[in-house]
Parts: sequence; structure tokens; C-alpha cells
Amino acid sequence: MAAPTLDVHITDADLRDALRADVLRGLTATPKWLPPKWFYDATGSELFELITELDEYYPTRTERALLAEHADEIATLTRTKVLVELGSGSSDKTRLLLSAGTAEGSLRRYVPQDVSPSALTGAMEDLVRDYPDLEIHGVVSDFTDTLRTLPAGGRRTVAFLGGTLGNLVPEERAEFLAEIGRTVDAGEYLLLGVGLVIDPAVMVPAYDDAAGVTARFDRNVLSVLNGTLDATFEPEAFEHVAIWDDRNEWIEMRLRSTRAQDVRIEALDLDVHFDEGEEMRTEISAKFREESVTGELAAAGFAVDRFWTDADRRFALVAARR
Ligand code: AVJ
Repeated sequence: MAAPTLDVHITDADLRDALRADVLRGLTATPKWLPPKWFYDATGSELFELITELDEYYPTRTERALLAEHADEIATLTRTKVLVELGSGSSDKTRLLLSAGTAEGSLRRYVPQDVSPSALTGAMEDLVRDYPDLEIHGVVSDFTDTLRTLPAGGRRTVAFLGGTLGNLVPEERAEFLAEIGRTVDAGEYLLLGVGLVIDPAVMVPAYDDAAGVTARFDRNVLSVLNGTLDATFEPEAFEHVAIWDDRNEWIEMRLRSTRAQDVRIEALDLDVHFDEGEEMRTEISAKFREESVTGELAAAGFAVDRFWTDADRRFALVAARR
């Protein structure tokens, strides 16, 4: 059994600098916003795992069923030697790909990448034990700048699952997909999991569950700011909001200030005022249509080989070939 390796391309200091820059930009903008990647400290990663188990949150279980159903076909179609996973989190669903890939015989190496060192090291410990013949090489980084650090060669598949592509606005998405397109070689694959546009009565509760777990996840970003930037947010003074934006076809999560309040962000020497009822955007989660995914992938140099969906067409798993 080979010892796993862990490359850290982003240190706590880098993360803190990036957080500072994002918070300064977002909290001095009108309307205010924060990028979703800061949800995932250890607590946020745990809360996200709880979200994936909620009745209302269909994406994870739907994607898992698609992976279970099609993992063997993915393995024979791609004959992947190196599986790179962007935003791997717990790597839980990925096990279906790892098992199918080792059974098919081509898979040698798994490269999980995540911004959360705690999620990544936790996942890797279990993976080395369960897949003793795989080389496991973790990368702690921001997925948007992981690609240039990817070792070349060896029939790679880049997996980007869970619908995380939807966290990027269209321009960021186009740039990110184009970068993957430039990084991989002809014949290599992108395996993408995306949520599809469905009835808002199903989508909205997935982001606003009855038990309030998503609300805790949303407010946790304020605790991250308190801890990292020495800020004075009172998370309980913000209400979780989830809406479906029909024009942009995305779910938007916001935090609404329940009263007029001032927050000090010591590390930025910044005072921020919130009006009563003021809403700050904390996440977009775009949903897709078959034509839009195919078009966006084509623009990045990928041809869709397989487009699998569940019976309710809630989620799609897409195998696209460069
Ligand atoms: C991890 C980005 C895929 O957008 O559905 C879950 C995050 N936010 N509930 C998503 C999330 C609120 C999730 N992704």
C-alpha cells in the first residue's frame, strides 16, 4: 500500500489573503455579496454533508444513483488511468468511479482536489485503506487554479460533480470550462454533474429545508468571517433566504439582516452597515438544460458523448470528450 501524498498549493496565509480580498470586494459592493467557497471550513463541510442527507436535497442522491448505474460504462468508455476530481469534498460518491475503474483495470491514480484540508485529509485516510492499489494524490487548492498544477499524461478524466459548476456565474463558468479544455489532451474526458432546471417547488426547498440545516450552513459563512478576519457578525441577526431566479435560471441564497446593524471587520479595518431587511447574496446555484450544457461544453472544446439523467430529469451526468 503506497503512502498517499498531499500537495498544498494554497496555504492558510493564501486562503486568508484571498478571503480578505473577496470580503472587501463583496461587502463594499451594492448589493453586498460573498463568494460561496468560504462556506467550507470544517463546520461548513460537515453541515454540507448533513445537507446531502436531507429529504429535500435531491442532487446528491440523484447523482449517486446515476453514478451507480453508469460507473461501469464510464470506465469502459473513458478507460481512465488518472481520475482528477475538482472539489472532491468527502469523495463519497467518487468511490463508485474508483471501484468501477479498478475493476475495469485502467485506473491507477486518483487526484482529489479540495479547498478544505480537513475534508480532504479525512477522505484520503479512508481511501488509502479501501483502495490499496490506487495511488492517491490529494491537492489542497482553489479549484479555479488547480488545473495548471495537474500532472500531464496518462488518459485523464477530470470529474466535476455535485452541481458545483452552478456556483460560478456564466462568465466564470465559460472561462473555467475553457481552461479545462486547454489543460486536457484530445481524447481525455470531463465528467460533469449538473442540476437541471425543474419545478421551483422542488428546487427551492432543496435550498431551504424545513429542519434549517441549510440556514445554518448559510449563516456559517459569517462565523468563518468572525474567526478568520476578526469580525463581529451576529449570525442569529441574519435570516436565510433562498429564491429561484427565473431569468438567470439559478437558485440564489442570501442572508437578510433582521435589523439595522453595524459590523466591524477588524482585519480589514472596515465597518459595514446593514439596513433592516437588507439582503446579501451568499451563493448562486445555477441549473442547466441539456442544450445549454452541450453548448457551453462545445464552446470549451468538448463534445458530449453521454448525457445521463434520472427519470424525473432532475440531474444530469455528462461525459464529454475533448
Ligand atoms: C456543493 C455547490 C453543489 O449548490 O447545491 C447546498 C452547495 N448550497 N445547499 C449546491 C449547497 C446549499 C451545493 N454545491
